[in-house]
Amino acid sequence: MSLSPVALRRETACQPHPTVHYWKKCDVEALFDLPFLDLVYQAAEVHRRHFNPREIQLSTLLSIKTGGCPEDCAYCPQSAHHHTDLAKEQLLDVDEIVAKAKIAQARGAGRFCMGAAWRGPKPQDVAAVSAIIRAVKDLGLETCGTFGMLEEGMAEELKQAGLDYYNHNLDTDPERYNDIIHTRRHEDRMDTLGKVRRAGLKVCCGGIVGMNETRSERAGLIASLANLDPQPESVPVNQLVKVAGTPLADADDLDWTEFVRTVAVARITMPQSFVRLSAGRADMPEAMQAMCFLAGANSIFYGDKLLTTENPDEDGDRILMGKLNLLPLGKAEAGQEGAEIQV
Ligand code: SAM
Ligand code: DTB
Ligand code: SF4
Repeated sequence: MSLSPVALRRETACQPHPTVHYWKKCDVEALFDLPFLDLVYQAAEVHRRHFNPREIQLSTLLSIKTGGCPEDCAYCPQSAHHHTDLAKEQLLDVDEIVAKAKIAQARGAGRFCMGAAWRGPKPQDVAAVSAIIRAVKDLGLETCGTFGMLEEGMAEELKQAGLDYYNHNLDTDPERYNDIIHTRRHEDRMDTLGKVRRAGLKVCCGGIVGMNETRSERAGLIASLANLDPQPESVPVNQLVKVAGTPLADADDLDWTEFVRTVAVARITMPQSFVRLSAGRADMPEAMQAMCFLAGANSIFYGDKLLTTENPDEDGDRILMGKLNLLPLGKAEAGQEGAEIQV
């Protein structure tokens, strides 16, 4: 039987040689339930077995097509179903995007991530973003795109243009997916992830916490990510950014320890993945971010804007990384100790 490279691992005999361990939701819940410091300690040990804990991967985000999205994701300020203050923008011009990518590179980013508020690209959109990807890749940056659901052949076209990563999140526990998004299904996300894998692109796949979910639902999200086979190379853990006008604008605050637990459980269950401390950092005290790095986060969005909302600026992040003796990925080799991010 031939297996899809991104098949969801199952406990049954249908997949005799899974690449890694199958995570039952109850086992992931048991990790969440560990005493807090035991969990962080265990995650830190796993992190140190697989990574240099001083290295942080830096990705800069740019929204290349903003707002007016036909999907109704309850968290998203870019959905046309919600009434937010966001101004819609057409696809940016390639020169403008390259200028932003050059600035990100000069400031120390290693990867440039481009996001578009589409349900999925049309064939002419794929042609347009392919030209953009080629131009960014030519600068020597890693490239990542997040353009929504892909049709047959699109992932291959993006790969050919020089795309390294495709970001497509599972976002929440599969069991509550349709409470958060009504215009597509969890299975649609899995279908696009399969296309991305088969085209040979690296997978960036994570989710959002702080959407009034239970701890058990956070465990369900992490289990669904950890059971992707192979596991995603990059796992963004986003804390909901509450935007006025979205259905989740008044969601309850998530206690900071629950966020750190989520990072730690992601690290333990996906030991070889980069775990990104993603959206929500603008509201996180430095000490909380430090705790996330201890618990195994080793990637951040670097630059003062996410897609449409605020992120800490580069100067602040450079200072924080200095205080914690952290270095951009690739700068911690012999002879580069103490290397700083150029601002
Ligand atoms: N439209 C494409 C899609 O949904 O895959 C790509 C862009 S979409 C904005 C990328 C990701 O941003 C979503 O999957 C979600 O995880 C994250 N996101 C959107 N709004 C957010 C918010 N308010 N807080 C945290 N993360 C958010
Ligand atoms: C991801 O997981 N988080 C990023 C990126 N992938 C595309 C997006 C965060 C968006 C936060 C809300 C906004 O700025 O619009
Ligand atoms: Fe559209 Fe993506 Fe926002 Fe959903 S998360 S509304 S698909 S831009």
